[in-house]
Amino acid sequence: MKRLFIIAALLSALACAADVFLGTQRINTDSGITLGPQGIAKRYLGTQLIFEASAEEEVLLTPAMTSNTTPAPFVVAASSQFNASDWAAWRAFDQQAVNGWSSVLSAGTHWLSIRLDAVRTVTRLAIDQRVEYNWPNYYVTEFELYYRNSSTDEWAYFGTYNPAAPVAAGDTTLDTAITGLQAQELKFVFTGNHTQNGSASLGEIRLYGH
Ligand SMILES: [Ca+2]
Repeated sequence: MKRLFIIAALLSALACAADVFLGTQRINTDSGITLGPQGIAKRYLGTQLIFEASAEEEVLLTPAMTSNTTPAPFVVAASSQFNASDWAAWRAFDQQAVNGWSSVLSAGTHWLSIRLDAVRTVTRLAIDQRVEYNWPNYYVTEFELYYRNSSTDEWAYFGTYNPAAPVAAGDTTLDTAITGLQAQELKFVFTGNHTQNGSASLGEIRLYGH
């Protein structure tokens, strides 16, 4: 689809001699205004080109986190952390399956949450199970997804998901399309944990959308 948008944009550019494309940017030579580069040209509104690709393309919604609050304004939180280093909450969003999050080693209502940089449309959700120590005995089998648009809102239930059992360390055990979810904050409540002590643990949560 991206290629089609580029071709359409180039054809539009040829039809409108006053406009020059520079990569995905369109420069309106009449006004001297540079539009983009936040997306790919999709349609014209009068003489103005509207960039909408950023609302169409599915991208990873989270950067590689390096602490529970870095980079800002993203914030990762958890009901508990086994420790604040190797098994910290942000390890579920560091874009490395080899590093993961673990709750404390006891039964309880374990959860993870992330605050995104803005209200986003979530279109896909994937879970990578952990790689580290004793992975065959520590993985998530069920979780409930909640969402809200502001920290002052109540969490709203969105759905329940059942990742498969991993057959190798770090396996992606859930990769599913999501429709109808717009939120700035997402919360994962782990209601099924295949663990030896009631804890919850995983390698990575990947949220895609726009
Ligand atoms: Ca990770």
